[in-house]
Amino acid sequence: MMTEKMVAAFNDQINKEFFSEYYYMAMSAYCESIDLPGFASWMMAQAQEEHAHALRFYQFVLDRDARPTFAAIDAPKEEYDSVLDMFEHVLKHEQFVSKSINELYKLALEEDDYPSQIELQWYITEQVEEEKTAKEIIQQLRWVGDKSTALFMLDQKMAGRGTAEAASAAE
Ligand code: OFO
Repeated sequence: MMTEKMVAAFNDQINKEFFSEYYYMAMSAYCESIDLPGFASWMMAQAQEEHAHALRFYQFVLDRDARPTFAAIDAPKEEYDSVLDMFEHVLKHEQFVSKSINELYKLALEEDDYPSQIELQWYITEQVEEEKTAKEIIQQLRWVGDKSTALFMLDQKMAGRGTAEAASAAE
């Protein structure tokens, strides 16, 4: 059994993961609106990954004999100045999520909750990857600058993620 404090903290994290899904879906819609279908499909794959993060927490709470609860999901930001501005928001958001996961891990240490510590290690590793990816894309967008041909090529490269993940999901 988890302590009440732990259950509340996990449920709060489930909400943040669902919010992340919402956030990235809104970014996908923004990318479609500025004719960047590759970035849109990358963002949709990212949203699906957040959905999987939420479900993994959901299942973990159930497995620990506790009950997932559902708070309202905040409305995401919908407009950005550019795709670079959007990715700067991605990085800030992932840093916020990393902090939240780290706090959850700290709580698991304080509560002597060993199973939660083990589960959270997966998320801690995942957050390192999430922040690294966002930083790399920001760097590529800075190199692109206002060169539309380069942005067109980067958009095509970004489309690869959606295609590769759809193919492996179908296997
Ligand atoms: Fe769930 O990793 Fe991003 O937010």
